[in-house]
Amino acid sequence: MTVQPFVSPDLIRQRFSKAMSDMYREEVPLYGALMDLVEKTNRNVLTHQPDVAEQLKRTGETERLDMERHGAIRVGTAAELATLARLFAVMGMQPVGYYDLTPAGVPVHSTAFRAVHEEALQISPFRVFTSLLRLELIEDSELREFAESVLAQRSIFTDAALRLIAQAETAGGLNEADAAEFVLQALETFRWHHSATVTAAQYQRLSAQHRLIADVVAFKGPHINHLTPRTLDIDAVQEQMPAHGITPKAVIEGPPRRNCPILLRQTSFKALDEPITFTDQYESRGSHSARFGEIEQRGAALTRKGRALYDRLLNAARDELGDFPNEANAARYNALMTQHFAEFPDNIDGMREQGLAYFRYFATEKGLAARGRGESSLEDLLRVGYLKAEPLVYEDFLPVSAAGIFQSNLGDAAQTHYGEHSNRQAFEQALGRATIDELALYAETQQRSIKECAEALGINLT
Ligand code: OOG
Ligand code: NI
Repeated sequence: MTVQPFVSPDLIRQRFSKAMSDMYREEVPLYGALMDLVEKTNRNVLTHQPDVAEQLKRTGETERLDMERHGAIRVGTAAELATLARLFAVMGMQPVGYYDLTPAGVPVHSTAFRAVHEEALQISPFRVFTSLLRLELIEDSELREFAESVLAQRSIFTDAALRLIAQAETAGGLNEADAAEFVLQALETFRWHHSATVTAAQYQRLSAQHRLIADVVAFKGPHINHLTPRTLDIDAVQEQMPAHGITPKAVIEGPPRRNCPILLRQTSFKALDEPITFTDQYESRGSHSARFGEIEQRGAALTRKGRALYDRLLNAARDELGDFPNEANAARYNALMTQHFAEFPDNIDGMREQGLAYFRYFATEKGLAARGRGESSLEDLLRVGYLKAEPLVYEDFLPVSAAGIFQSNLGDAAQTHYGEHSNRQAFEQALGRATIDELALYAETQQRSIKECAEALGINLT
């Protein structure tokens, strides 16, 4: 008997991401339109901005650009979250970061499942922002118990998916045929369902408590609610969306436009109103809005210090605006953001010297030619041109931006205030493991690149 080799988890993730994109494109045609627009814009940037093209080539991001996307789902129980963690692990995706959305009036906390090593990210940077509903925040105990009982009855994974997850865990991987079957079976969990699992009246009660609660509780599974391609010029896409029949939200979330992009900028189009049926009404239909489209532009991963500066400037701009950004105050918001962010150095050297971002180092031709010249410091090598630094791309999410995206889709101006906030411990208990600190991952990647440079130059790097 010949032993069939396992397919690498990175390749399973790459295939799954493609399968998910194909499914979503078929189900939500506007996503396809957005993808086309993003692709055209990216091509334009790569043609007309040679410095950007050069930088992406150096960091290897050119190859991953076209397949780069993230999605989002929301689950209802600890058991669902824990099994999802196992499902994602088959694809080499780990829970990174903890995001608390309650300050924004959204009763969930979240993590992002993604690859953690730079080489794995290179094969597929696919991420899934995954939120767990916090039913304990529903004050109406009768409604809470109803929601719990509905969730207790559903099973969001196919039997075959569960079997393949267990098999991958026991055997240490999946062979070609099993990996292909796994992708198909896993996809089922994220599919849209046209029929709710509750009556019209029950749906109304859940929705009246919070639209997000109805979205999680009233359906058979955690439908993927958006898939986000990565663009190299989000302002250009935002501007062209209306001409392509897509209406964007009022403002771009995240930092303002800069020469040297940082973190993450995002914009979305509003959730579609889609027809659904209820268990007691086969003929007459209701509607549910959950699925939307989003695009993002990614920039440098910031250190704790850089992030603190980002948060301070963002809060200062928002405080001065005195309201949530919306259609009416969008121009003022953008002006305030630009004004406040003038304090954040907008060049690679400035960000590096002040310790605001993480970097990857590359040995230059000149450096390689001078190989073996004893000891040196990073600073010296950069100064003499033996090394070059490029910022590490931010692979994660931003809670304030996520809240803005949630809100623009919930469409509800009314803010809910929850007494209880962040509860990472409860989230990790539900997840069945700890979440990974994203800053530690960036620091490790940076350290590995320094070590590689030292080896390439044949020196001790101090
Ligand atoms: C998730 C919203 C957060 C992002 O890109 O920040 C998100 C959701 O609506 O479920 O996807
Ligand atoms: Ni998103």
